[in-house]
Amino acid sequence: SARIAVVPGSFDPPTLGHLDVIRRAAALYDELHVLVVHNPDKQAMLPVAQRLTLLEESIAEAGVAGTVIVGSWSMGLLVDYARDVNAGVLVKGIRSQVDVAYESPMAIVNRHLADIETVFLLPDPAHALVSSSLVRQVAALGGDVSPFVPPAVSRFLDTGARGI
Ligand code: COD
Repeated sequence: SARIAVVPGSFDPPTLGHLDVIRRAAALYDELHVLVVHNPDKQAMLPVAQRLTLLEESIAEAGVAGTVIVGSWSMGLLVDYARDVNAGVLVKGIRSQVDVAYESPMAIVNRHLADIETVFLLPDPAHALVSSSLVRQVAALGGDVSPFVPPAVSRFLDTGARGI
């Protein structure tokens, strides 16, 4: 049977770190669901629909191989979505010990809730320090975000900052 995985995140905006994890996960699974999940703890910069568009453009531009489906989820538990699409695995990217500490309790809870495993992938060290919150700060202050985000996101944020 097909190995199906979900890569959840806020993706506000998508970064080169996200894309690195997506590319690695796509190589490991038959079908990947990149899922924009509304995180109530975070103040959003972009509407979910915009994040979906930027993810789709970034994944296409990067030429990520394999079946990658981009979607969003705000109707309850992440594991309910995973069950709906028959996914047996959640994939999370790990930047540092901070991510391990944040993700481990969620992984244990999700295993109790739905018997689903969480797989942690390490990014290329070149992208390991990139975060969406850092990109939001740089963009808000008018800086160049292109070293940290896929070209599609860079184009979108540059255009926005110039008010076009
Ligand atoms: N390198 C590698 N990985 C990275 C990088 C990078 N530079 N940047 C981000 N990542 C990873 C993150 O560690 C995370 O795994 C993923 O990419 C997404 O990151 P963000 O910042 O876009 O998303 P978060 O952390 O705000 O998203 C958190 C979720 C919404 C996915 C999380 O809260 C979640 O799983 N919620 C589930 C809700 C639920 O069902 N709760 C009940 C049971 S726990």
